[in-house]
Amino acid sequence: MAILLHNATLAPMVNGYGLTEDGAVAILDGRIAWVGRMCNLPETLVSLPRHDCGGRLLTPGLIDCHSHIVFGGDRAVEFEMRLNGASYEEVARAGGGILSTVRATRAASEADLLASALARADLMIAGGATTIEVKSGYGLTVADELKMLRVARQIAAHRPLRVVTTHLAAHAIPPEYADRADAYIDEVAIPSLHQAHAAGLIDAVDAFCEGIAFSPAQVERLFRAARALGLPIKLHAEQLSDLKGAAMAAGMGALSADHVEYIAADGVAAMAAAGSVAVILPGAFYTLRETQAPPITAFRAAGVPMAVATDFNPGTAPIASLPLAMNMACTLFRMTPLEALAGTTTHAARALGLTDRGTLAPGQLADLCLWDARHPAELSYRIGATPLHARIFGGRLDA
Ligand code: DI6
Ligand code: FE
Repeated sequence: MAILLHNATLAPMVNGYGLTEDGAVAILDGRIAWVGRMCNLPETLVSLPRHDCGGRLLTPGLIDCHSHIVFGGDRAVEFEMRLNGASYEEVARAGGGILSTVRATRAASEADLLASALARADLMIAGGATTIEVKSGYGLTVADELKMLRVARQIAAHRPLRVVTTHLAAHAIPPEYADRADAYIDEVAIPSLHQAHAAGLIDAVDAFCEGIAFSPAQVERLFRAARALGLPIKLHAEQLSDLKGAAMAAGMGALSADHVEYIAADGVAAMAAAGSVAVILPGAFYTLRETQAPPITAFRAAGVPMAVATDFNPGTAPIASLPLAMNMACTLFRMTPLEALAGTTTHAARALGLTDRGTLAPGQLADLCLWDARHPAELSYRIGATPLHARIFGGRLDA
């Protein structure tokens, strides 16, 4: 399989956008073989079959480095209840909240979970995603966490999408472990981690470090088990309060700390020292009508790479579109369009520990997006309209 994409405006995402007019990308065997201006095309590539991009913008395929798209049920009715004045307690008593998703996920068959996850994956693909990360965390028993991870692993067999799976058993404390979070870590989170790893079901380990979930000490115990297995770690940290989870995770070499609205200067410094990525999740901020923005200026000043992701989940982020998340990151947090696009390409790859994607460069996987746009700022500028013209996945054009 060989193709030459030509007559494109390239944003290779190397040295800023790296904008290149009259650009071309040569693809051989699913990898990028050459990137540059058409006038510099090497003689050996002149005879490749060609696709005329019509002057459109060509970028790396987008990477959604934080999502929870495997789950049962939905929470739209609870959204309406809250807008009709129901309190959080009333919603919970009526069977709503995260535990309603846990119940529905436990009750669902693998086939049903896969069908609904694929519908969500299709929405992510429509936004330009070529790689997505998918977390467990709504099963909260050993068997149900493994079930979720098996479903997540199956997505890539059904769609032109690469999927990275993350173990998130330490997402919430199920009712049967109420007030026994330590026992949950020992009896469910760590055993499910060992079993999922033995079954080849996970690429990384995550946890929710928060007053309503797990303490830094509990997460650290889980992370030690993950590191002993050689698995990378990442953390939902400082979303609602500053428990110093990001610094703890960074100290253990975390790939990323995610949300981080409430992170303080010490956490930013620890992330900078460790090279951890700050994963910015404006969809959850928006849905929760949060008012404390993550410290973008401090991350920028400290050189902490920032990624942008959807956090697609039924409770706090019913959003599938990376371009919309990029728009929100710019408008709500004052990130620049360049930072937003780096956040869904190069820095998102880094947040997943991947070096074979995220830029247009020789040797990278041939996952690209072709946009009905002339300048990359358009991707962040538009609200809710996705100018995706075509995706190239593994060198194959799936327009
Ligand atoms: N932070 C969140 O915002 C979601 N999970 C997390 O760790 C909430 C998930 C849900 O309500 O279903
Ligand atoms: Fe999340």
